Amino acid sequence: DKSSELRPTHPLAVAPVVAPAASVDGFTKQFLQNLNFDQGVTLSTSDVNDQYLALAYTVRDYLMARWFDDRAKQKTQQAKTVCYLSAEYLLGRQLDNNLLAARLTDIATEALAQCGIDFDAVRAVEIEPGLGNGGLGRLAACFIDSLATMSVPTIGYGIRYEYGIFRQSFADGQQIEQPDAWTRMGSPWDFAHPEAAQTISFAGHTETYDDEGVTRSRWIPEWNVLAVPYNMMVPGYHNGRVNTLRLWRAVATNAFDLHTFNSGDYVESVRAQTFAENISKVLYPEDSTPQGKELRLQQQYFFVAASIADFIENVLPDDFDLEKLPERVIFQLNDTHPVIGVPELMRVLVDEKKLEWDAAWAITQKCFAYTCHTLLPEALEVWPVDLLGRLLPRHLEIIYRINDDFLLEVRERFGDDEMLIRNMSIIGEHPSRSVRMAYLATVAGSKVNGVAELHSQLLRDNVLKDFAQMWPDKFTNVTNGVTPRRFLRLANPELSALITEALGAGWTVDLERLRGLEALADDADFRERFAAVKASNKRRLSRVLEARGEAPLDDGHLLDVMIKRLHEYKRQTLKVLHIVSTYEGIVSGRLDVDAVQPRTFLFGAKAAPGYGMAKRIIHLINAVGDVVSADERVQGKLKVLYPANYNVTLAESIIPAADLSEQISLAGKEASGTGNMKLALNGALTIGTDDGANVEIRKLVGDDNFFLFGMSEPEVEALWAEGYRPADFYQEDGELRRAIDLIASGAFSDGDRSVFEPLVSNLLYDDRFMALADFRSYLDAQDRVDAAYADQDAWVRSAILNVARSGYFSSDRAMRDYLDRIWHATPIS
Ligand code: KOT
Repeated sequence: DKSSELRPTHPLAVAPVVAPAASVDGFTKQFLQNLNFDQGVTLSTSDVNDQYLALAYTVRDYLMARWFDDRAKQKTQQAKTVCYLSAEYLLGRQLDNNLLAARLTDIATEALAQCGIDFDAVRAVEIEPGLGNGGLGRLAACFIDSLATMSVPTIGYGIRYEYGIFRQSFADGQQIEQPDAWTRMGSPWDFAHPEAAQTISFAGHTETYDDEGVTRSRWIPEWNVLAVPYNMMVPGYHNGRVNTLRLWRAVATNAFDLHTFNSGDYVESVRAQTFAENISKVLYPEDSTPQGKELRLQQQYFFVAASIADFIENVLPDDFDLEKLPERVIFQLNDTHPVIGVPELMRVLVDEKKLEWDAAWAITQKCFAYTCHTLLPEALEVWPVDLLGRLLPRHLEIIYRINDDFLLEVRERFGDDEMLIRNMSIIGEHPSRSVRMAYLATVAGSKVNGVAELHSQLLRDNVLKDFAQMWPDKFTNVTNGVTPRRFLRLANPELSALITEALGAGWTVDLERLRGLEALADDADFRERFAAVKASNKRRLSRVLEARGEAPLDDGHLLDVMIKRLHEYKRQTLKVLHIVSTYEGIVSGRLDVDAVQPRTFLFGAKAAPGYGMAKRIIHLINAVGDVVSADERVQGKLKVLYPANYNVTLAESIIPAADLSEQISLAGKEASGTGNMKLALNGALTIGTDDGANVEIRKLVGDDNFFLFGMSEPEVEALWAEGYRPADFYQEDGELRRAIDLIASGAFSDGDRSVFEPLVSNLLYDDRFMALADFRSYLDAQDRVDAAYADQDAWVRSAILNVARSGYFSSDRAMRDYLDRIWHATPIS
């Protein structure tokens, strides 16, 4: 322990660290000091970025003593730690969240005002760390917020990508990607700890050797890289706790250029260092469709190996008995991205710590649990055996041994059913030999969970059926949740104030208290105030959009939002067909324009840069938007907005303003969804299929306050089995035909029929996600929406009931479920 070697003699050096005074004067003093001594400017010479950084440092200073405390406690109290292993954390901006957690918002507001600084301008310069793609990464961020708020000792482990999710812009309606250099203006929320770096090895070969009469294996790697941890504070809400998010950055080792690459060419060997540093360079931008690239496997092993070593060496006491590891840690696998940690822990225990294989396996099985986030076959990660064997030869051997032992167990249980053995093997043979990471996770994990009731059921029934039969008790569900601090308290301050006035302040940490609003749904005065908040949130969103160079919102429009990654299974195309059909109805005279409910359709979505069809759909949305919004025959009744670069920050403005939440994935494809929860919690009504967590939202808010449409999952299966022919639906439904024909005609592409031809023929002849089959039912549901919105009083009542009944979707509840069903860890005092 390095700190015990330091023997400070000065009394100030041994005094406990204390936070600055929690007063406006104390805050101002600290802020100015940071401006002077950290930024090197005076107040009068500072620019807004200096002010932002000094403010961030000030907030940090208040949290620091608590952080020291909590890390010391983690070491001494011997409590079980949740190590959340995730390749993604989509954190969003930190400043307001951390001010709120530390109860400093009012003090900071007053302090900045006294300095003559425009707080909103300071807020606006923060670049959010976009270290995730979408739902999976944002979920990780919500979970660590809840765990800190619940005083559960947690370390979030991940990767400090130099470039997060790309910045999106549009040129002629098409997506352009730009790199996201999120730390360029400083990164005040993290602390580099080069002294705590871990060396992570790759490639080479394995050998056996004689260790005092025992034959053992060892790995002789070929090259290595340093993993340097960057620590971020994760403050709990109003509880004085600060947990840690530890993100690893790859830095070249000396050994790297000296041994392997030293050809006497100095310049070449320096250049070669960038090879190693590429590992944490960029976040892979695919959501639910991993690409199987070698660099990605390097990233996965890099952060997981560093995290396991860090926990064993730096969190556990020096003489720790590793047989007791399961009492001190649970490694939660956020999908399969960190699953290479399973053979890594085995390698550490068997090769390095010299435990017996069976003892090591018993420990490993208790230390991991696996969350699956998908049902799409193309999203299930598999690594070609030759790639994995080249990069991690010892790990491949270990995986083979795990598989051999496992398949023996299968034979013992079920006999020599070769078909079953082939189906359950961790090694797949077709189309080529590969390691099925979801199977490895399932075999190794103490628990396997899906992320919503329906999803967990489908995992048990389909994707992991044989495993669920073998180990029924291994499988469980934990429905996702979202943090009410960021997505209600911070994002929707006016609704928060209204709720607090009605129910008291406790709801931010006990979201089920929102039930108390049910009674107020029948109170006309409350409804009026609720509606006023929604209107105010729309005006605020309108200003945000204008500041981003987008068109503002029109008064009196129903705000219809679809915000999520662009993916065919999510069916943005179905939404477009609704818009085009309504537009076609107006211009053809089938619909009386005076009777059309004014609506603004708001999209937010990024497409993976290599996902051609998703990019074509973006182009179509923009093209339809341009034509529809500008056509005078529509008389401004339909507007389509697609602000570029949808991210957490923009979500925080859109969600509180939304009237209608589009959750229209094909049933059985969206594992859970979490945007659906955020929108319901902010009083949007859902139009949705019976998919993912929509099922649970509908059950809770009630059928009267939810617009259900579309096939159920069994109906989808049945239609698919019978042979789905989308063209039949096109033939049989005149409105659908006219909408598709309009797109095909070039009406949205200056008469050029070729632009959207691939999209149209995909719909007519393939339509994997059955948009055409659900079109009629979707349009009928949209008619019900229009009718419902016409009765504003009833609509507002439904909106209030959505808020009142969404308390279940707090990530605090999700964390309690994980603690009870999977982690068996407890909060500390
Ligand atoms: C990405 C790569 C491989 C496998 C799964 C994914 C994945 C799944 N990425 N995001 N998800 C989403 O995770 C959310 C949180 O559980 C869900 O709400 C959502 O339905 C998933 O699509």
